[in-house]
Amino acid sequence: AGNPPHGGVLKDLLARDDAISDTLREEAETLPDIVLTERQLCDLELLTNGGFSPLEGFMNEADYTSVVDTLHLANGVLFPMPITLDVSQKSIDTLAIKPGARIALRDPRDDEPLAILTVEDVYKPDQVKEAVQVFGADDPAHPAVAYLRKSIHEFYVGGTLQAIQAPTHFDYVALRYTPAELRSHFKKLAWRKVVAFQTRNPMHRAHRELTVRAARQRHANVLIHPVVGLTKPGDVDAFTRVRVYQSIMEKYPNGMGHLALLPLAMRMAGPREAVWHAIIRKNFGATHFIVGRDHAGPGKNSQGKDFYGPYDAQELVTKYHDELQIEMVPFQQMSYIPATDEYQPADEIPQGVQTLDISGTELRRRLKTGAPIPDWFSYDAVVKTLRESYPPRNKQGFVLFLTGLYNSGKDTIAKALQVTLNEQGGRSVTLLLGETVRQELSAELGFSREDRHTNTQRIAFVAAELTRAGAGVIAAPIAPHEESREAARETVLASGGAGGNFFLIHVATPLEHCERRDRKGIYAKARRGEIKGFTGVDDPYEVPKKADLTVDTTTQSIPQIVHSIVLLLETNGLL
Ligand code: PPS
Repeated sequence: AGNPPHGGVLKDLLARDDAISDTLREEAETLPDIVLTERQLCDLELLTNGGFSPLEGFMNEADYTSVVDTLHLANGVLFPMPITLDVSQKSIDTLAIKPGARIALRDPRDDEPLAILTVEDVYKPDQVKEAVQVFGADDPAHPAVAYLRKSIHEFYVGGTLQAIQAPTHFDYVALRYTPAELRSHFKKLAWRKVVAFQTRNPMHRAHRELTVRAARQRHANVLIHPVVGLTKPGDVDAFTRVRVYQSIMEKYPNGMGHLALLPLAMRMAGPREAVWHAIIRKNFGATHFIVGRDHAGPGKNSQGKDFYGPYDAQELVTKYHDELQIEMVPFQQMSYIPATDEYQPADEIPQGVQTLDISGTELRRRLKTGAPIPDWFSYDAVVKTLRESYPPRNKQGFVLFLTGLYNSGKDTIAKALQVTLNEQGGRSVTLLLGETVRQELSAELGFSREDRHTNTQRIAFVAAELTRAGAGVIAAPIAPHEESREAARETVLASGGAGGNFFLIHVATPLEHCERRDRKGIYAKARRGEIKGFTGVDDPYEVPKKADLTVDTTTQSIPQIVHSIVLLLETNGLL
């Protein structure tokens, strides 16, 4: 059922090798192995289930060179994207990778053997040429070029695969289909024409209108076939997107559409990628494929210009129409026409008709501020899902990192702040006083530079996790070292969730004052040499260069200081 696969035969290696999979699995235990990267894992899944038909393995040098130069395999079949297995010189040596060798390929998540590769050749590709030919320029502003430079090893191994098992997934298992499964689904529903829609973004009303329009024009059904492998860095995460797709499916006329997830690692290669996507959809049984504006576009290059023209992808797919044997459904951008409450493609809207659009940037702004997102743009269920994953700033977590000398008043400020924030409500507030952390997390640590760094990083780790869950965190260690404080900031920012909500507050009460008001006599002990390496006495305190706020208990009252910190949060939209 469905459109014949690319090259004529579905290379479903899992089905082909099913009968010998136990033998292969046993053999794998005796073989040298390569633990795949996330991207290689995505490629392997589609190589073994037939999504990349007619490929039966990772490309050898002849195919690779031919694909890079001509968009065709050495045997002349159209295939625009190099699918390669990269290895280091070290792996080649230690695993004895050479023609004829058999290597087990393992899932990086659970170490399970997925396939055995029989090595055909090992070659050193010209990666600069690959960047220029495949992605358009050797410019690291292109995510795939950056990946090529940073994460790809210098040798490629070509060879055919025998499949042991498909990678195990735990998310949205029911929505994942192999080409064979999707083909039998189409057969069961008696779908003769299927328009496939590729996406890596949340879907809104425009996408629903576009796909329904495509189906209507071609008398076809719709396959929503979003990528859940690897997309462009910074994209909305796949969990959120799949929830969005699930709710948008309910907006299709009954029986018109079907949702299936594709574990593809995108390359953002624009025109070449569009041809590749079309081949993949053909392998999954689709008869039609939608190519919109700027298909699989990587954004701007390092000169601030688009890598590809907005309709380059449509042109290249058109050029290879005869070889592709899947019908392209080209679309221009869809705009909303308020007068008639409908969506129309840009090229069909008469001059002078008023239209409305909300750009991706504007949508992100509205999510951030909690500003309304109108009905004409999206559906309530979609907006609700996005708002859960991207809460407005007043629902996001934050970290107030107070640093200062012992007895500078930072603990008093921290406690007063906690009370003030609790009074406000809306968030759970965690207090990480130096003393508490030393007792609960860092009991075995001393006060060497290294131990203080470790202590600060533990605070950062806990703060990052809590912030990600929407909490307010007030930390108040001495944290005397600039490097450690900046590393803490990085840890919190890298954790995602909290969009940059880390504030370094220097409690700059002068040492003399901290010492004079020291009722416990700790400084006196340090002066007498009973405590060694005490901050401010015989150990340095590095004054923060990048404090977001500096306060001083000798010139400001505690309520004044608390108020200034509350204002800092308010100014940043967090209250
Ligand atoms: S740091 O630098 O961030 O790791 O320090 P911190 O975790 O905030 O710990 C400060 C508490 O430990 C007591 N203490 C010392 N501080 C600085 N230097 C040395 N050598 C030192 N030795 C012990 C210090 O009095 C703080 O005590 P409390 O009362 O628990 O805040």
